[in-house]
Amino acid sequence: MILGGDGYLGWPTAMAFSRAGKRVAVIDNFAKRQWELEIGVRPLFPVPTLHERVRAWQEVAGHEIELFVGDLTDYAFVESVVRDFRPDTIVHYGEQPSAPYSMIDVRHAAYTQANNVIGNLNVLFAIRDVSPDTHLVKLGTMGEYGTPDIDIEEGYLTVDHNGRRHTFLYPKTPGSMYHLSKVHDSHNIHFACRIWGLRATDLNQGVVYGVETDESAMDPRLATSFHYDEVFGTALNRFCAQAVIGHPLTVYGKGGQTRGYLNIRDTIAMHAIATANPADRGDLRVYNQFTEQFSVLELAERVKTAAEHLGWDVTIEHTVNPRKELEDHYYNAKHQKLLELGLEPRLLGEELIDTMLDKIKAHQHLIDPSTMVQNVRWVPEPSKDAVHA
Ligand code: USQ
Repeated sequence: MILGGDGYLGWPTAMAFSRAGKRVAVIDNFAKRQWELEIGVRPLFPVPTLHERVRAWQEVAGHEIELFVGDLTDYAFVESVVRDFRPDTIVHYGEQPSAPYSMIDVRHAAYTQANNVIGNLNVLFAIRDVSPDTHLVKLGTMGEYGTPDIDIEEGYLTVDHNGRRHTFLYPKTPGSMYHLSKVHDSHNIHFACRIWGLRATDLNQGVVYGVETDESAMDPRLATSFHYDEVFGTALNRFCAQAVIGHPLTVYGKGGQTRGYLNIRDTIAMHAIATANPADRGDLRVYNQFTEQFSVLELAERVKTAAEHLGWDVTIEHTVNPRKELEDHYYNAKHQKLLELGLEPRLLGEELIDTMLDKIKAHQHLIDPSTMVQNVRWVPEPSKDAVHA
């Protein structure tokens, strides 16, 4: 059962699991489409409705995907779908995913936290009450950890204190109200595993890039929801779209911000691995889900180089950072566990960037340059600290 089955990651995951012969249901309330309308953006590739995509998938692949429409913050809805479908696994992508959206104002911060935390709580209670053996595979984020000045472990940290030792969930210093919502989720899931004996895997995912998967490439109606705008677009996806239309690549501040990144195809592979290897009852496993670390400036330089090889003229612009984040920091995040379970990572090469540039170029006429910079700021006035930190 895929929660958030209409989204950038949820829909491709649903198709991949369905193609692998699993019985799949998608759940969505189409809130993301509402947020897009609210802030005046749309995905680059035309995305048919979920009902249309489910029908197209049946026609193209010959597999049925079941569809339930409803809101995860409505407990009665969540309980009834879990009771009806009885999933072995719930893959939970159904949350507001944008850091900038959560930082617009108090209303958007409160909405993001209420939507994400209550939806996840409802899922935990529904599993406890009607399907306690179900494995929850929850999409967390590497941003839960922030950028501490020590190595980032996979989920837990063992602390020696006054001669005694204890293992805690790794301490979190996230950088946005959205990332905080996922920290709250992680603590609630940990509680549910410890106290009720649920089984869960928290996938602390890095920044995803990519325009398509094996399944989305089968038919234009199966395209995924790719964003390049400031609010919903992520770094590499935005830089590729900017290179295509000749917009300067918007590196925030110095560009030393280092994060873990991964290909959308690896997101799907990692969810398949996590699902095939369920946690034991009472166990919360945490995997750091990314394949490589890059600074934002390195990413922009890679896009610039690839675009220049195609004969395009690309400039990198160090804009004032709208966020409050360190631009020069230590970053060493462990990410061994999924590799140990057999992940074969697809690393970011020029060929992949070329494919992204090609695919985006073919839809260039649909890009709205006015959405590249929307000026959502972390603090009301531009912060000098953020620029020079
Ligand atoms: N950045 C730029 N220029 C841009 C856009 C972003 O320099 O035009 C910088 C940001 O300041 C940040 C880094 O690139 O330092 C990553 O930003 P992002 O917008 O690509 O990603 P982020 O806001 O961290 O959020 C995204 C997804 C979120 C997911 C997260 C994983 O939207 O759902 O949880 O990546 S992680 O970053 O590991 O927390």
